[in-house]
Amino acid sequence: MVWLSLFTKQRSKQVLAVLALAGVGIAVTAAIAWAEAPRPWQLGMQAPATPVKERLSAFHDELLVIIFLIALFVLGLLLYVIIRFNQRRNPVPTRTSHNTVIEMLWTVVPVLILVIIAIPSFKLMYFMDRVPNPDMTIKVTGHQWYWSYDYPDQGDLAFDSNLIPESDLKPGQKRLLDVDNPLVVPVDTVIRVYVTGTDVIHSWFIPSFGVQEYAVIGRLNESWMKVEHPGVYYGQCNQICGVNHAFMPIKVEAVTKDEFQRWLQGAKKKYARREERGDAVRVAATSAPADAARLAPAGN
Ligand SMILES: [Cu+2]
Repeated sequence: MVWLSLFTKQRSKQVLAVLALAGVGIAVTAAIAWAEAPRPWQLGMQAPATPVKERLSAFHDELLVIIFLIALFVLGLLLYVIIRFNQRRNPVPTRTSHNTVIEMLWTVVPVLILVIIAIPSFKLMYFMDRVPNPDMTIKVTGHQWYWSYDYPDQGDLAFDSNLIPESDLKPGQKRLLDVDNPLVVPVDTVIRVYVTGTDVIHSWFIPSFGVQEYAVIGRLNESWMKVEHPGVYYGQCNQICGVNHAFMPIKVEAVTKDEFQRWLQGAKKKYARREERGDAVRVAATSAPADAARLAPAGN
């Protein structure tokens, strides 16, 4: 049995070393990379990058404490009943059926707990709802099955954002998350986000921004974000919208204000062609690629 104890000792040392390495690794990657995307074996939510998401995460943690205390209390009561009032210890049960004080308590206390939860919850809802003095606006349009982005106050810049198919992925690009033309936004800027759709209901969802807004045909929904750290953030359409629902990801690059101005200059040239082509052709192109080729020279 000596070898066994030696083995376990060594084994536990190895396990400790691996755990320590993993801890260091997690700490380092968390510190460097503000690339927020779902990770394998991820626990918890993606790290917050906007004031809204920071509050959402904090509220989530507060609720976790309350839920934990309630579960602990109920578990305690159950254990007490199981031990103190089991058949052996308490062969002749009492016939008591009502106790006004206890009944009042178990009605009023949960109501109080709900009120305590409701106050910060409503505060947060109104904080998310109202755009505080936006510096710029972007318009997000959901299509089957891609997104298009408009910058109405940046010289009417507009472009489509499509998934990069698996066969075209370059090393480092994320499968089902990377797109050809990401949305680029400046950091430390209050951005009003208008969300709408052209065909079915989609939903523009970026976990680390705390932004989730339905894209509904004929409606202009509003949200806002103020990205605090430069980085790359990923999201997905999270409203089942048809057969390619899983293939319309969202990629946002948050850059400094200077970098954003530089990108804007290039983007205006790069995406100018699409504006000349016109929206009517673009819609035709998505529904029937073969027809679009025929229609394109018509000059819409
Ligand atoms: Cu969708």
